[in-house]
Amino acid sequence: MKFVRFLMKNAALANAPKHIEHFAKFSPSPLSMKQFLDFGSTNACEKTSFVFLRQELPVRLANIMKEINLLPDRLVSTPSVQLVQSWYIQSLLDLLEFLDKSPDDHSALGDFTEALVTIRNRHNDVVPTMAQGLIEYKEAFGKDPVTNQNVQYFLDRFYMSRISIRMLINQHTLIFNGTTNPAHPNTIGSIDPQCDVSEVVRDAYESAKMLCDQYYLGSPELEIEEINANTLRQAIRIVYVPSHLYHMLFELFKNAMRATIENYEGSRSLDPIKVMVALGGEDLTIKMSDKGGGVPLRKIERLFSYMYSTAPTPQLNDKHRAPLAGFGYGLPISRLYAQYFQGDLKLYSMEGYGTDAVIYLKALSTDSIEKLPVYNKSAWRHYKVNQEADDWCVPSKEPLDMASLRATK
Ligand code: P4A
Repeated sequence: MKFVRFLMKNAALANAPKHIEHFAKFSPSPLSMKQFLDFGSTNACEKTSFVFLRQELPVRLANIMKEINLLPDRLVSTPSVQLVQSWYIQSLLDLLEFLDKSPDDHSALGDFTEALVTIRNRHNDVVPTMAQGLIEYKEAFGKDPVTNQNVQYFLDRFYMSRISIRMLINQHTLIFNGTTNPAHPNTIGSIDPQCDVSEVVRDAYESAKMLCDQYYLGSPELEIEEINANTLRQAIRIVYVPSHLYHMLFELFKNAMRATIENYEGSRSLDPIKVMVALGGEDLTIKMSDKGGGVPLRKIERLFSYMYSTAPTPQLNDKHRAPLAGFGYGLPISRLYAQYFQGDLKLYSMEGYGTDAVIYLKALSTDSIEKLPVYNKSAWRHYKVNQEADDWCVPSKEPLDMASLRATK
């Protein structure tokens, strides 16, 4: 019996490329915040969600699996990337089991939720595992600008796809497990229809402050200002995923605190971190300002680079690791969370003074629509086109040699 299952498993595995081809032909279907809420409100229908997800999850998985193969061979063939790829194949196969099940079959619905939890757990370590693959690649081949660009393009899309898949899984499992969250009775899955932005700002500040106090024996104060241009004097609320907002703010607070403390000169007092929350007709904007001395423009892009910020993972027992340093992917992934619902995250730094980090979110839930990568010809072209020479001159620091001023193209 075991042997038969072994044979069947291998048959399924052998067919994986065929399934990937099939599902990658479909474009992912982005959901709006309103659609997420509808899936989870009183007339929530588990059958509808099941029928949607058993198609949509394979489509999202297959679209991004096609792109993994466009990475440099030397990166795809690392054990870490192979491992991640095997997780994607297994999860795709797990989902295909449900294609011939009837939505009226009660046990199928239960099995489906269980399968989603298994898939979510299987993919828990995708980010550190991909980072390990990058470390292996860098150790063997170094980092060149072309690979850096391709890796940046790929990982932005890969992690965006992952954020979206986990969002779908979280919504389904939270909404249909038959319980409500006692701490947040009004949330619908992971979405708070009335998310109090300043409250999340304070929560994220307090967590970063704990780490900062522990390591530096002090921390900057927080000042919050709210400008509600729509309804004056009312707390600014938004339909949003509080955990996503918290993730971004926590990251920005850690950076701002680290810069403020490391830039500190004993003579004056520690400058506070100032957060401004503004609600307009289209945007909800959160600006976090510090006087941490800033970063020169040339180095800002590196703060968002997966290739540059991938360092060997610190050991957990390493007590000397700066707790505010993070694991390196804080900023690029925070920016993805902002972009996921059509927002953005930008750094405006003034070297010699400080940094403004700005999170842009959509004020209206009708504008908050998932931003999803799709595998197509133009995505494919991105990986191929960068191989060519740059179309901007390389500045030379050598003195101008008049003898060489001949046509040399
Ligand atoms: N100045 N300003 C920032 C940093 C420095 C800064 C910084 C030295 C650099 C790297 C880092 C953390 C802080 C800031 C706010 C930001 C980002 C950078 O959001 O004040 O960790 C990688």
